[in-house]
Amino acid sequence: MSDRFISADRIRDRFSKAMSAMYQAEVPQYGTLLQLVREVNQQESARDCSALSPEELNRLSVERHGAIRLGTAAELATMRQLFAVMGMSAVGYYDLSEAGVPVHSTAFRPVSEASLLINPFRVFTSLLRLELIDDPALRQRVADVLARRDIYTPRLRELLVLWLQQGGFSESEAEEFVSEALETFRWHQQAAVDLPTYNALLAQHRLIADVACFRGPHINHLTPRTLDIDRVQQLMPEYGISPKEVIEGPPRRRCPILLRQTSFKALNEEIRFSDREQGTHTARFGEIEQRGVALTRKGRELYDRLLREASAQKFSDNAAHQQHLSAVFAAFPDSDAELRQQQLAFYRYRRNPGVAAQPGQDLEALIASGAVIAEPIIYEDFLPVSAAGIFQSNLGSDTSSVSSGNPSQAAFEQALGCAVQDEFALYQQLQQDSLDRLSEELS
Ligand code: OOG
Ligand code: NI
Repeated sequence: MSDRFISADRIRDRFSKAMSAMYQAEVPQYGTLLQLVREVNQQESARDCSALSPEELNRLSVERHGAIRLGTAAELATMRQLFAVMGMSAVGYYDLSEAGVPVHSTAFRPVSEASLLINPFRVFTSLLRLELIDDPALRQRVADVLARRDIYTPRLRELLVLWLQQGGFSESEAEEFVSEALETFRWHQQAAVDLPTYNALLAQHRLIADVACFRGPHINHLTPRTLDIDRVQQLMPEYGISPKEVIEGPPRRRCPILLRQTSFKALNEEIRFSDREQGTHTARFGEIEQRGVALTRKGRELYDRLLREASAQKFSDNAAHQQHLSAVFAAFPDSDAELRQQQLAFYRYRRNPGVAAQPGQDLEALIASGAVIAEPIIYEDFLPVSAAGIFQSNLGSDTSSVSSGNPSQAAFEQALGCAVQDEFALYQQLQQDSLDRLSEELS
């Protein structure tokens, strides 16, 4: 890439900061949540200074994910181009119809180690599945409303063409891109439909109303990453935020795995409809997450099995839920050595320059002697069961009018215009790259 272009990583970094500033202005409780997470992270990293390197601490201070819901295949295809400018590609396929939510999804995110360290900004992106709406007349109405809107500004479309021609953006083009792209994610108090249409769609499914009644796919939450989610959940009420009842995902562990998440309930916001009627809409909320080590396929199978086993019993009280989860997850090894040796999780291996490596030692011996350090590779993706829990806590769990269809990754990829990347292959590659570097250093 030529020098006159600024890097995709820098554009993503700017965009994620601009998005966060916009959302703080729109949803002040998100600003409060950021403050709380910052305080807890500072306390936690002061308490346990071995936990994170300076690069990781820097990454943590800018780290967040967002979520949007799109209406059509064409919207998704253009979104892919928009995120490509920022070095974000589609990773993973999530079928939410299982949980009665008529969407399927992917996560747009950076994939290389260097890009992730600069800013791991990700956007959980869902596409409405009209075919899962039972009522044919309503299905047609939604299709008509969606066909009339363009969620991108004309200038953004021009810029995307320019980017493809040039292969990058200059400083001033990048600046213009960030501000034009932001428009797509902005909240609109003015709905694109009249109140009766809104009410008809709402009666079918809250999510359908949220996708189809507005001019664009407003960002519906932004999620900072915390080092101690139990503490944030506990402190939220003191900061005037009321959390969702239970924390989704695995229980608290010595070696955190995958992803734990909790959210605060969506706000009730004033809307003006196209027939000048006033009303309200609930869609936007706040969320926090704690991330742990990425699991191998084998580790993930164990996680899914234990989660299924645990879900046979339901608790609305978080303490009871967590206690039950911990008991079930006692079957999941909880030391880095076991996770590594049983190939349940991915690690990054690096040479410790302070300790001499004895010739002929194998990897485990090198780690035991301290000559090699194995660090957990952080999970960068999402969890379908948790995502369904987050959707439902904000949409209500009305599942009656949606057929829980089969997953349809092929249809999603056709809409997207390319295949989604396999998350396991990406983590495997990161681990392998570190092993290759290590053996070079040792030889
Ligand atoms: C997305 C919900 C999923 C997560 O963190 O799992 C999600 C949505 O509500 O649109 O963001
Ligand atoms: Ni989320």
